[in-house]
Amino acid sequence: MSQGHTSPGRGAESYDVVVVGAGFAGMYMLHRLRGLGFSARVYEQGSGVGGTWYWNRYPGARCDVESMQYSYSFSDELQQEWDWSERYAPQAEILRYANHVADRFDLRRDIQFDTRIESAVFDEVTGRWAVTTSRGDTVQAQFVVLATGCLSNARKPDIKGLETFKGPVYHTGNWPHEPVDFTGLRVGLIGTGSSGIQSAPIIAEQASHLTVFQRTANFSVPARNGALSDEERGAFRNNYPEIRRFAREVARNGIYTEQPDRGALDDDEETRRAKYAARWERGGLTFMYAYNNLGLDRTANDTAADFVRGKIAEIVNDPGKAKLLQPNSHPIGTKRICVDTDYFATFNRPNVALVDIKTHPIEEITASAVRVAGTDHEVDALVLATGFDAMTGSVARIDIRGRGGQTLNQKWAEGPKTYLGLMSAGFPNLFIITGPGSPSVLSNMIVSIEQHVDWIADALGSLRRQGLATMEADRDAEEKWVAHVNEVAAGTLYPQANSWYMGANVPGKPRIFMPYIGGVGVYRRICDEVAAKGYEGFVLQRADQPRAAAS
Ligand code: NA7
Repeated sequence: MSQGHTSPGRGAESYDVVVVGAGFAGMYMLHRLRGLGFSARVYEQGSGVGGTWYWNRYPGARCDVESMQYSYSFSDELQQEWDWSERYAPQAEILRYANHVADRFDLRRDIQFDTRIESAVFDEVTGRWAVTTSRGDTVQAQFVVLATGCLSNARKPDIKGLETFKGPVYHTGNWPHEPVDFTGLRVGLIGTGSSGIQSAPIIAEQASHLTVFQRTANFSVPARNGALSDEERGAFRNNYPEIRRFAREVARNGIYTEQPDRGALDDDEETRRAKYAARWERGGLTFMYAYNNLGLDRTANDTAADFVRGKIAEIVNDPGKAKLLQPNSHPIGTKRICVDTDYFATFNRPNVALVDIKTHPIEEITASAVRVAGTDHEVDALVLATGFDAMTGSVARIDIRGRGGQTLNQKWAEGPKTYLGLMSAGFPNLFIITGPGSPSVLSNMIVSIEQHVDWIADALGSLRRQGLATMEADRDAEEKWVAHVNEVAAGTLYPQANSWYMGANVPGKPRIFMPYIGGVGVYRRICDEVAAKGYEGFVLQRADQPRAAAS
């Protein structure tokens, strides 16, 4: 395989690998590829690194996984030296960390910013991809790695009259880089997922009035965020080998926490309440790890959901608002549970209103108001916290053509099909990091990103050692994997929620459960076994072999 070069005669740059996206996945992919001596070029549509942390600059934006765990593990020096200031670092600090990593590992010289990838077309004769950028350049690459992120395609809702609104309209997933000042303004916030729940308390403090338009009440637990002491950082640092091993191999979701040894119904009511109360006091996503069957058994799940509903009733003074804020339409945890700071208490403020848009959907947005059930809620600015076309949205925006000119969008019209979430049959040498069919968004993303990057890097190294030119998912292996992903999901409560895991937030998107729910440890073992068996389920070919499609 070549070092990076410009091919004479073709007039196009040529690389071993083109990586799309310079978020945490793309940056680490570049680092690994360099280490292996591959030539690589990363294309990033933003003007800087950081991916989701580059775009999601809304007030209150933080990760919902603790920073000591939501951070790279590949470099011990990095994890020993970087000082996280808080338990859950704010967006600006995570972005600083991403920039620090880019500088520390000298990544920028191989990243082209402000450049979208428009298309990637596989040439069955040469076995290479032609990748076209928004600047009109076409570059050649043997491999393409999509590090496009799972939550990076902000979705504007299709609400009548939205374009007629005279004030500013912001989307949490595409927030301006300059500070937005809501002082003295009446703000309307649409959406009560993680972004809405994180931003509402901060906006309420600044704005003269905040109206929250809620379609689905959401479960949220307190973050209990705070400054990290040297002792707390030290406790992680001294135990990182074990903490990281546990997150990779044992924890289902890639987060180090005590694992429950029993189901919720194995304890009596009093013990159960005490356990939920302890998890609630500690705060964070691991609330769902109080018991081992909360995602599986509806009766068990109800005990946790009832506990949280009870907490909402305790916090919110107005019983009518409290009732509206109590989620009843889905089992707890089947939509990603939110982690908040004073979300429910925000509704005790005199300047905060809650409007139910489930019973009466928004009729239309006028020049100055959001109209619901015939009432105009006057607002000066609108914040859309309406989420993303998750997991497949940013891949779908690229015109990807594999064997026979088939587009990935055509192939995925009925829902994404991959083998292990890593490759899709008919698209040789095209890898997806944390794609649908892998644990991905059900996990600590950095754990899953590092696993995929390492697996892909090992696969490319192995191809090179064996003098092989292409790698492609076998169709049978893919079918079986898709069936397995669905089977595992069907054994849980997750498909009961209209969540973005199911594609249910995007009208017309096929409803299938996209992430693999078997757990990151189980999944890692499957991927490692596949590799150990010579990449079982993948078709590997030499350059001079006839380029038959994988069966
Ligand atoms: P989410 O979790 O997808 O939340 C989007 C919210 O916006 C949710 O409450 C939606 O209600 C609501 N929504 C979406 N479209 C509309 C329309 N058309 N009208 C009214 N309300 C709407 O996105 P987030 O950005 O909050 O969080 C995404 C992930 O980022 C999160 O899970 C963490 O992993 C980090 P719905 O529930 O669909 O009824």
